Amino acid sequence: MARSQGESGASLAWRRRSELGQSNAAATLTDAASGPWSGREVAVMLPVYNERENLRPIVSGILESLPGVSVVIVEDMSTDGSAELADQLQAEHPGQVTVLHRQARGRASAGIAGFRHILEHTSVRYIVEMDADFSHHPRHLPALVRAAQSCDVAVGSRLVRGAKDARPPLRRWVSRCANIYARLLFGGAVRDWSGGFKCYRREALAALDFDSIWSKGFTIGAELLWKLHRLEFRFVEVPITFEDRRLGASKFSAKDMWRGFDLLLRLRLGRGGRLRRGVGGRGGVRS
Ligand SMILES: Nc1nc2c(ncn2[C@@H]2O[C@H](COP(=O)(O)OP(=O)(O)O)[C@@H](O)[C@H]2O)c(=O)[nH]1
Ligand SMILES: [Mg+2]
Repeated sequence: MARSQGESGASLAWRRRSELGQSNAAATLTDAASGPWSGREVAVMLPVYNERENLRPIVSGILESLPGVSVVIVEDMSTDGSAELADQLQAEHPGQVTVLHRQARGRASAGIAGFRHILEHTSVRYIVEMDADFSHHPRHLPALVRAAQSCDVAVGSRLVRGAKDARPPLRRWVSRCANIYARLLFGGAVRDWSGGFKCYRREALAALDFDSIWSKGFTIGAELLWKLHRLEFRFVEVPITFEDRRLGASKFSAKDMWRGFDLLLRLRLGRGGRLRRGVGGRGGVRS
């Protein structure tokens, strides 16, 4: 949607809300009319770096949880055989599992590559992102996607009633601090700003300007949520049980943590750059 010259942020916001009202109404009708809801409406973006032990079971779990779903694996020069295993899974599930091999590293750019691919090559209405290590269990997928039918982003949350964070105390403490910090910077639109288990309504992701993403690593989750919040998209938090990975090693380091704190602060002070695809200037909508 091109923004006409001189159009105010407020009117842009109003127009977005009215467009959204229409798309929500259409979604409700289709869902009711088509009876049991179908995984064919959903694509899962799965970032993968050295997840050989987890990859086959997580892909099977996703395909079982949402029959008809497609999975886009974004793999970045893994050194443990994950790349070959991903190709095997693609061959076993033609048309349902797709692999993007990148000659790059980075959780943020991997996610963006996956989202872009899904938006450009499919017409699914719901786009999920989740980790490939069973911290985000596929059993939560139906509830997450169902929740996205009545909002713009369903956030798999560790911080609402009914949720559980089953990781060791140190990792829980890091996440708690990150979330307190994010809430101080970005406000209380969600409690769990820093998780990576979400279901986006297609229109929400399609509105974002991926060329203006600041994050390189794990802050991508909070950055996208904050930008969507500023564009007045609506969130719902869905309780999940967040488990520690049982196999393989985490790629999250102390350096990532400090870089994350710094990036979020700069993002807030710089107001995040351009928000919306096709809209000029800084800050498409007033916060
Ligand atoms: N494609 C890609 N995936 C990554 C990269 N770094 C981490 N991941 C994936 O992102 C998810 C979360 O990473 P993880 O190491 O579990 O982080 P933690 O949960 O914070 O310990 C997992 O599925 C990883 O395989 C990367 O550089 N590229
Ligand atoms: Mg993990």
